[in-house]
Amino acid sequence: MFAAQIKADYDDQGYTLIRSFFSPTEVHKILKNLERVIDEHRTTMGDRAFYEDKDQAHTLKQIQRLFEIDPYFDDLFFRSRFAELAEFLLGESAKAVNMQFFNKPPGAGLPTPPHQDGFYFKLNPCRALTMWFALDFADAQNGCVRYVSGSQTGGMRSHNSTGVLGFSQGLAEFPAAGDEENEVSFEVQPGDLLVHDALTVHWAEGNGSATRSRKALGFIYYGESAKLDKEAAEEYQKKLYSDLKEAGRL
Ligand SMILES: O=C(O)CCC(=O)C(=O)O
Repeated sequence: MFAAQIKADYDDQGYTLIRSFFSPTEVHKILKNLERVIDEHRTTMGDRAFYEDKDQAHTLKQIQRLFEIDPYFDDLFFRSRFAELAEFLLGESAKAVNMQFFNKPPGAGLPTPPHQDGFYFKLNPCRALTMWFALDFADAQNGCVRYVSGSQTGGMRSHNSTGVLGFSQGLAEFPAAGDEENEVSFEVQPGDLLVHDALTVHWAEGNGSATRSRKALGFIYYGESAKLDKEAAEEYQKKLYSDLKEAGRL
């Protein structure tokens, strides 16, 4: 079972940090499977894979829906300690929605714009969380995740298009009053886990290291009480489409 303090921190701050959620041996196994999947599926991942530069394989920055590609990741997403933790933190049954690979390659990883994940999810009520599982050592130099502590209590903020592949929406105004005072970030080791509420403001700098990658897995779970706001979702899709078209990306 998980310690009550983990949930108390999550409820209070909008994020929680669990050190050594997985052991070095378990992390090694995940990395080996990731390498294998990227190798086996490099040419067949289609629109699941995003690159900083699509002509340069080493600039792979995201893979969406990893669980659809390979049974090892299906298990890790649906039948794992991650899934159990999601229910513990949400306080209700959880629906596993997306599992992503996030990378900031050395010398090529761009910043993650400040955003709230719930803006993408379009849920009402917005009961959902994201787990960010470190596969590399991450710090200020290679783009560790940063939060505005307590921002999950301030509701949904306005977002605009960012033009950033994989993070198309970012806060229209940032930092807002109080954000800088409440900024927190953590140096993490492979196997450490951060979890944040879908309303928690977060972002990351680019990778300023020429040698160190910044690899992570993202896990998204919705609470069973969260319902898709169909109207908002349709409106969002329309806007996304027209923005992409205007930018010449379609
Ligand atoms: O990996 C990153 O830089 C940010 C990931 C993120 O925004 C998320 O997990 O919601």
